[in-house]
Amino acid sequence: MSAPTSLRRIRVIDSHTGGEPTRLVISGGLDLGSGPLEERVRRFRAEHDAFRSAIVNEPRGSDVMVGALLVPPHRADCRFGVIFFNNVGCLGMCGHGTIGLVASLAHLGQLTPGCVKIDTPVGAVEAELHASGEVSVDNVPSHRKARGVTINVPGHGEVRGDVAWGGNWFFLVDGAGPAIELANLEALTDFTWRVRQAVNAQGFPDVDHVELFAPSPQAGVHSRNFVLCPGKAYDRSPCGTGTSAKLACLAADGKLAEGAEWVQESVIGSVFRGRYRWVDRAAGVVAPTITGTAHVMAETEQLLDPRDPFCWGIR
Ligand code: PYC
Repeated sequence: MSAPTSLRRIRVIDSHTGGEPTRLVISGGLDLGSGPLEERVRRFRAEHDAFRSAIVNEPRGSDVMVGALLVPPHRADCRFGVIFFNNVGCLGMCGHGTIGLVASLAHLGQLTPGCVKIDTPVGAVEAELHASGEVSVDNVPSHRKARGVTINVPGHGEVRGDVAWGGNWFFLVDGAGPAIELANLEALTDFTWRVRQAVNAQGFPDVDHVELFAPSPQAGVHSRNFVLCPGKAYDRSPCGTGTSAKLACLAADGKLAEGAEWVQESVIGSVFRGRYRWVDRAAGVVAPTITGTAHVMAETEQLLDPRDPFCWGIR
């Protein structure tokens, strides 16, 4: 079959951060116009949902793929802008995705070690590319909204957790549910999905990530987590925004001192290091910094052929 003239070519860089993939769209994407990124993400949601699905969903992607659309920044002090999206919609911020973005831009020769500000729909973040290749992300201000919320999870019973913001909304649960082991992925997914529905029904409709915590068997690691993402995939990385929400809770509980390191492991054993500084102690608002590493895996051109019945993804 010859190439139709309407074939669209989308240039992407694929990376993974602690096992969690990021597909960065660097050209051939969309013109979302100008203005604040919170406006442009609304336009993306309303007018370009098929493009989102084409980039991350099967057959080109998978449920676990996170997309990152590189856009011109709005905030004057930012060099890049980014809109993150997944198999079901858009994310506010994405920690592993920002680490992947920085590694991909470095791979393209657009960044060298040092600091860069990046505009997102939920605020500016600052990333530092270290000479080692590690990336630290100063995430958006994070806070706990509600402490010790008790929910009733069908088939399980009462579960207590905290609702917190780390660039996305999380329900954080310590020490409940199946053991956080790779062998339990199905049970963990099923349990956290029911937790999410119960939390949403109990007056927290914006919570779309659920995070379970347990001790880690690794020396020097403070905790292992399992993070359920909005589209029912689990985060292979320790989740940058989820670790930020955790840091806000630890800070509010006086369990981690300002500047001290928190080492968070994911269910597959990849690790982020986190710390925070107070932004507003009385209000419980912290500025988290998350450090991790991403690896670039592919530079490709995705072809969008309107004759393909699954051109816009399986959704
Ligand atoms: O790292 O913030 C994160 C993230 C959110 C969803 C998947 N990863």
